[in-house]
Amino acid sequence: SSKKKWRQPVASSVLELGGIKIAKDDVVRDDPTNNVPDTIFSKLGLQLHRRNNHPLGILKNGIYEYFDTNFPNMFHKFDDLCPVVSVKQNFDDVLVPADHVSRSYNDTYYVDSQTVLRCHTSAHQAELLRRGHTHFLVTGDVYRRDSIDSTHYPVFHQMEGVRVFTPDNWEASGLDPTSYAAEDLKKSLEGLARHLFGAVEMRWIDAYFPFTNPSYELEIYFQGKWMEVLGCGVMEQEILKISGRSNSVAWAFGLGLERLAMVLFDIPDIRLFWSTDERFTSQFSEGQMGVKFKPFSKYPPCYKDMSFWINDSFTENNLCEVIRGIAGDLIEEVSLIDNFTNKKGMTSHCYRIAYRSMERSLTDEEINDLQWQVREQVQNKLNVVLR
Ligand code: FA5
Ligand code: MG
Repeated sequence: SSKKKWRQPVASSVLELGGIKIAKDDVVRDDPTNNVPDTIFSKLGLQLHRRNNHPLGILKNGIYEYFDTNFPNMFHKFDDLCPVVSVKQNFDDVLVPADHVSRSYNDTYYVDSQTVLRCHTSAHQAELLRRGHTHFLVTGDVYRRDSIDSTHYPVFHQMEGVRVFTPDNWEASGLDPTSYAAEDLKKSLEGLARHLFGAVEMRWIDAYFPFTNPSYELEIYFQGKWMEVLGCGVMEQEILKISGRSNSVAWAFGLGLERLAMVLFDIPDIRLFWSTDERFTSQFSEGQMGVKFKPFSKYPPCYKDMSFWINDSFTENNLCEVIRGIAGDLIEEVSLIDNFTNKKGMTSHCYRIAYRSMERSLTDEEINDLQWQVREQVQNKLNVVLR
């Protein structure tokens, strides 16, 4: 199959995650129910959010500080739950419908047909409720097949927050339980934003999630655009019911840690979180919230356009994964710049690929070589016809 060609040979090794041992060969084996490439596998277990000198660790601790100050001893904190979870945890337990796109192999990394790399920290909600927790924060690495630009990366970090209320909480308020929880949620998150950023331009957007109702997203104005930083809402009663918490109401949120850290530290590109360049890492230290990042000289980008006739199975996520597999973090952005269908019903897409290293100048030769490989693999693996 064409899948076989995708995979580079990998050395066997064992990774221990949250007490669970995963043999690399098991994860990246040639299995049609497994779509985890080596580039993703190599990020498992790095746990950037547990490094106190890393912007994500500093941010996590800053959020902890907000909850500890305003809700002393209330929230139980987890930051070491295994990112390899069951389909049931990731989707069923949070009521994601059987035909929802997020379950597809196009959107999610499957280790096998029943096991995924969690695509959100919501995968732990139901399990922790069942274990008796009613106030908790869960921080972890999450994995998604996605597009490529300065605010999207296939591995990123979320923090989940859940708070359960009982009738004595809302009865005194004169509000119905759902309104009570929704108001408390927005107040708590606005307080968090003020704690992290002081004054910042933000707005609430109505949203949809299968596991909350009502649902909202918070956007912050950053680099001239509105950027979505979190999703949240009032937990569906069904989740509380199956977790043994009927007769209560709860809120839940999921923060995108990279997005918040980009605002907090002025980090212009999400790839930088993975940089081991000392000019990046040396700028951050434990407890130093919101020290502004000073970009080291910005190297010039190089743009390459590529046009092809797509087929029915073509998806942008597959394209991005092929490109990322070849050029890794040298890819800054992949964007669709032209799209048309001819009289015969054939559809052509033109993508612009921006190559730019965060750390050095790239040579023409190097980029031409990468682009040549991209063209070849896009044609072979995605079965599209280059124009
Ligand atoms: C969720 O993941 C929900 N589980 C959040 C939630 C939790 C809602 C609890 C309600 C209750 P969403 O797919 O929108 O939602 O992702 C949440 C946040 O993760 C986004 O707002 C964004 O900040 C961040 N995010 C999403 N995709 C990426 C990506 N590819 N790279 C970096 N950050 C991302
Ligand atoms: Mg969203």
